[in-house]
Amino acid sequence: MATFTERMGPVLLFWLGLCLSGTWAVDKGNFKTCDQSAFCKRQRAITPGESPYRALLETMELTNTKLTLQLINDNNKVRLLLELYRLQGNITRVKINELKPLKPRYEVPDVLIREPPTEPLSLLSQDENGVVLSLGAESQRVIVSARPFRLDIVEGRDVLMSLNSRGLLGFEHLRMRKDTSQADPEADNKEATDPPSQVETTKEEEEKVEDGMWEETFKSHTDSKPNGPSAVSLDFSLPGVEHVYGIPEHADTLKLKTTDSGDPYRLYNLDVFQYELYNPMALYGSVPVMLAHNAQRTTGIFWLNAAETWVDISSNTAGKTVFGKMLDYVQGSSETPQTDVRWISESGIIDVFLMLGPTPREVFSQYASLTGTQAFPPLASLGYHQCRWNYNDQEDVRAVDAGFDEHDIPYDFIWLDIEHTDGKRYFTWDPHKFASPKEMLQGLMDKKRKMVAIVDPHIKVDTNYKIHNEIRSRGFYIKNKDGADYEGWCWPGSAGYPDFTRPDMRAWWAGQFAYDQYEGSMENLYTWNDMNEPSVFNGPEVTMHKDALHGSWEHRDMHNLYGFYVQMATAQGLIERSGGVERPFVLTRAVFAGSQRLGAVWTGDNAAEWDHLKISIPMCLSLGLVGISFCGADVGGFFKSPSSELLVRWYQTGAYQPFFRAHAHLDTPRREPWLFGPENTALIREAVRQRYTFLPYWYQLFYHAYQTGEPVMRPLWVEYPQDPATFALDDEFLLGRDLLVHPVTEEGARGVTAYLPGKDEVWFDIHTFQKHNGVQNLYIPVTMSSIPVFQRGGSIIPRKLRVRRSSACMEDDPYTLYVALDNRRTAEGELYIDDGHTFNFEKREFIHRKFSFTNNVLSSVNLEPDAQFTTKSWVERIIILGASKPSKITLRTADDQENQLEFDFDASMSVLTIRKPGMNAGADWTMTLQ
Ligand code: NBV
Repeated sequence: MATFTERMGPVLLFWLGLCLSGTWAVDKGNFKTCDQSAFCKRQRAITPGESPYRALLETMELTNTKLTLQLINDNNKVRLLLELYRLQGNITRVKINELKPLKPRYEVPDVLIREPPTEPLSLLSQDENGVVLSLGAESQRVIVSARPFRLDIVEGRDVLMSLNSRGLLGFEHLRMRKDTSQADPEADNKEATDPPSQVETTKEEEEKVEDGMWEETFKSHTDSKPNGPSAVSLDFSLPGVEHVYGIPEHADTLKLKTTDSGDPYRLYNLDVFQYELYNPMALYGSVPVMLAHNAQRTTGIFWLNAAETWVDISSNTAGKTVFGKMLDYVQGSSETPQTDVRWISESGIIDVFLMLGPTPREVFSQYASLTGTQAFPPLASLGYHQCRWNYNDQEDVRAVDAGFDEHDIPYDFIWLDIEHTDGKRYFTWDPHKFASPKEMLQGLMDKKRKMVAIVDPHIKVDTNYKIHNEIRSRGFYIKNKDGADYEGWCWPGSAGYPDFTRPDMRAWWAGQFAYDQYEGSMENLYTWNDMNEPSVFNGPEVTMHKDALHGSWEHRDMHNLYGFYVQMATAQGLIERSGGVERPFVLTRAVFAGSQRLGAVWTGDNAAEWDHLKISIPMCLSLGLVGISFCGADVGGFFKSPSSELLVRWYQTGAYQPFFRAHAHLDTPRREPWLFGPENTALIREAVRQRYTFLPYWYQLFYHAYQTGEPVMRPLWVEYPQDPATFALDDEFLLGRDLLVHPVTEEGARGVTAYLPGKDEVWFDIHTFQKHNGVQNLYIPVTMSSIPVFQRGGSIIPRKLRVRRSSACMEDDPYTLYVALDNRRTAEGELYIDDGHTFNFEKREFIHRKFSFTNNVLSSVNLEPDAQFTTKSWVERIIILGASKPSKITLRTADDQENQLEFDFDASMSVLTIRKPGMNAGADWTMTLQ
């Protein structure tokens, strides 16, 4: 049999050579530091001080909804135009562009779900120093200071945020190149007019032409920069803030670190081979959203720019130890903690949304009002996914599928990686290994299971390949700087990259998923978009040249949006192939703001190491904070081979993370759950089965995320915003409000210490039903059998305990309600049911119930009475945790029937089990405990 390398041919050799030169770790030399990125270096060289920018108050115009004002840079006399809007829902938008750019600068399209609705602005006062505007709500004002220019958002007596208070506003105006024949020979002779055109700006101070302004070289790649320098940057000060979060994707802690002594956090979608943990290097996705939190308030900054971006963070308390802070406190030091951040982007404009909270929930809803919420996924996609690079052929798929049945482990999706194609031609099947894909898919369908096949955006340049021919003949490829089709190296060899920024290209791509176009596809086949940063093996930093062209825009302007568009077109294709009926499922590696609307994301090529298991928590939490709830990490680790202990712990953790998929590199030994001996198979089986019992809760959380933008997997501070002990927790998380999960991420752990928050809360161990009080650090001894998970007292969680082959097989199964009582002996929860896969829920075809327990009465009421759906599922059991023993239990149904119910009471654990109450899950009822 041919070896892996022989099969993959020279492309792989090239690529492996690039990546494997060295030891096990990212080759940092392949990726730029800020110093090696000319614009970052230039902007970072500007140090805090007096800003050269001045607001020209006489140019101010105020309409009901918008303030416009010119800013002038006193060094070079270039004018900028500032626009300020008050948006509905406590958001302020600040846009800064050149007043008269030489040519238009890129403004990010398609990310905002609509033109955000505005609210009135009004002038409160004005003098020669500045202007004060009322922002309507909550006595908020914006103070525009003229000299130097700065903006302060103030509420009552508190400054919430200041812009340019450190004087770091930078705006490199577009200009003609001076040292070439392109220069406008007359530019230097023109007289300044008012306002001056940007060509004539260098009168006062001749601007230096620095290295890297008009051309930049990194390793063997030269970036031609025909537009010259075009960076934008701005500083934000956050008084009272010591904790900032977000700006994924980085393999780092949840609480972001200060960057004074190293590089800024980088946002530039990159295929980073063997990424390193706990550092600010760029990864596959970029979401330019940061949250700031303290015990009084949560706010957010959304920097809408899709070019390469760097974010610096500094803090006046960063270096201080707890002792130092205490000393300050005792000595009455008056220094307020403050975090300062500075955003730097290579091109585009400044378009920033200040989301002013004040609560975490309000920030989520503010961000959702701008970029939308999590796509509501098909229920099956919340089940378990079995992937590897690769399942070799149809027989392999059949055998793995059978293995799950044999070992009684549920799963919903089996995945095919790039080897399933005919020579890395996506939308095709290897004619030998996958000769009858429909048969294979039908086999899965018969078992109510599904498949995902990979479709990457690099297209093999091959005149015998229909997809390539069509893209080329329609002119849909991205062009290189000279106007020819851009070509790079990727899995298929020489590849073209479709220009997904074009709506007509996306429509065409979507059409390729039609059943009569995508041969061998069926309705249980879904899609995975990998390599969509885009990954270009022989490109600078393994990605596309920045001077490649999307029509008249450079790739530089929109790099971080490419993957978003790929997933958008793919999801559109899956929707359209079903005539708009079925919900899509598309997994992507690259993301941007708004990607939450399109499907799921995973954290890319991690490794089978304990630290990678650990980092999956903050990585998914950070994505969740910026709206992207459907996140997971490769269970088991992609590179290398996990020990059976690590694998089991990873399954146990993954079962409580939103996207639950095992995946492994082609060169690793096989890893199906039953290959590690009967004991480990049993442990993995149990972990996966636990996942399936909680599917009703997951589904309801995703429905809620779809409605509100709240993260499914969330940091504890989101629910306990006033408790500083939760602010930097990286090793545990909440699912919704009601499940607290503390994974075991240490090898050989005998126990973990979980922080149980909430001074009035009680928490029930879901395995033992033991009750614990918050607030405490609780040491929990652990065995290999499970990880600590707690249900919050005060909650009701519906579960399905009859686990079957797949989620669809469990559709009509009955529910068990877990009612966990709080200290006031009350609890509430929700249940959401629909068909699990269509968009009919948008036509209000669903059941949404609310359960509450109060005064010893448990009831089910309809939360959305205008919605209609019927279910065969019924309530087969109710388990009340923290209960006392009743003498009788009476069920009263909607038709006024009364029934006495049977129950058991476990006095040692205070657990009451009500057997077979039997109501339909969609019905009204009350149950009285006497
Ligand atoms: O398609 C192969 C892999 C895939 O299995 C993995 O999940 C992706 O993140 N892909 C990357 C390409 C190269 C991996 C070294």
